[in-house]
Amino acid sequence: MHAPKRIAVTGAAGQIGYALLFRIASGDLLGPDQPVILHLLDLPRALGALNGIRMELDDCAFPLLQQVVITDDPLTAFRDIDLAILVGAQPRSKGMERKDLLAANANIFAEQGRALNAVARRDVKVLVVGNPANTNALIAMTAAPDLAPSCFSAMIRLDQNRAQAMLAQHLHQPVDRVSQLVVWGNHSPTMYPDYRHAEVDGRPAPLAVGDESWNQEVFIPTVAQRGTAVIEARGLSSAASAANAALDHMRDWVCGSAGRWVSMALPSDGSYGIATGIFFGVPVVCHGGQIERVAGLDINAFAREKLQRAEDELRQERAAVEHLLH
Ligand code: NAX
Repeated sequence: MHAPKRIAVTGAAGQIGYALLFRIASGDLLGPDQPVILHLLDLPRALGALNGIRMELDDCAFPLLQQVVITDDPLTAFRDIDLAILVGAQPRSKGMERKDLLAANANIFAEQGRALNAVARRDVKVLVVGNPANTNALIAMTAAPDLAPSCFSAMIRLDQNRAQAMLAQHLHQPVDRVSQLVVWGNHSPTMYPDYRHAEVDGRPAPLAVGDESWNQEVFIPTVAQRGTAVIEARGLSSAASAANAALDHMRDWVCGSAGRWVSMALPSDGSYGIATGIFFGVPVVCHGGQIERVAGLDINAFAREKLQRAEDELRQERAAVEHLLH
């Protein structure tokens, strides 16, 4: 057996947390030989609920779960951690404007970035899920100057999984026959699910789909609106699928993606002509705990317009929290 890995989950008393913790503790994230210690962070008012979750985790008698720490203090939550999944965020309340939401979350993620900077392991891997995820990741990274930017990422994997499932269903293929599908940009309706380079059952996806109008009129808008469709149907936002995507993202990062392309939002390095200073969803492969961008993909005029829209939106989000970035 290996030494245990410490995994922090923020917003652990929320609905994504509830769908995530039991899977981490059962080995779905790091495999059947890796013991884990869970560090659960939430607001003081949620500590009672966290205690209940800890009881349920105990009651599962998971062989891999060595300890559960519950706390409302980020310094306790992030001490010596190997992985952090930052889910907790302030939801948009009635009458709240987008800039107010950005500011409220900016404060949360600045505080958490400072705490990560102070007490997390220097090779910590941080995934931001709480919305607006890309900009929250930027804030946390900026508040943690002693950690490498490569420690930080934001989640666009749910969008990739949604796109992959939709393309597979459209072509009547099992979902695992779809590869090299990319989601670019922001986790917001400006995202660009892109199957121009994908293969489905060994065939180029654009050839298998045939009809380009399906891409532009059905596929892209349906993937972009999927979160809203789930809320309308369920009365609650995506939780189990979001938790599943967080596990997929982290598992690939830690254990490798075995050559598969996966989409992650990373600090832009200027590749594909995307401005630096924002977190942008790009295709990557993971190996040995490292993330490597897939380079050299062709960006045609349609793709360029989509990337530009996402970049413009992310730069606007950045401008709204600029005062917190210095
Ligand atoms: P819930 O409202 O069920 O849970 C959020 C939890 O976070 C609550 O327990 C709350 O007390 C806690 N919290 C709030 N502020 C905190 C702070 N400063 N420190 C620690 N905990 C704090 O929301 P849930 O459905 O779990 O969603 C969580 C976040 O994920 C939201 O921001 C949501 O928008 C975002 N999502 C992001 C997705 C993505 O693909 N990036 C998809 C799913 C989801 O919509």
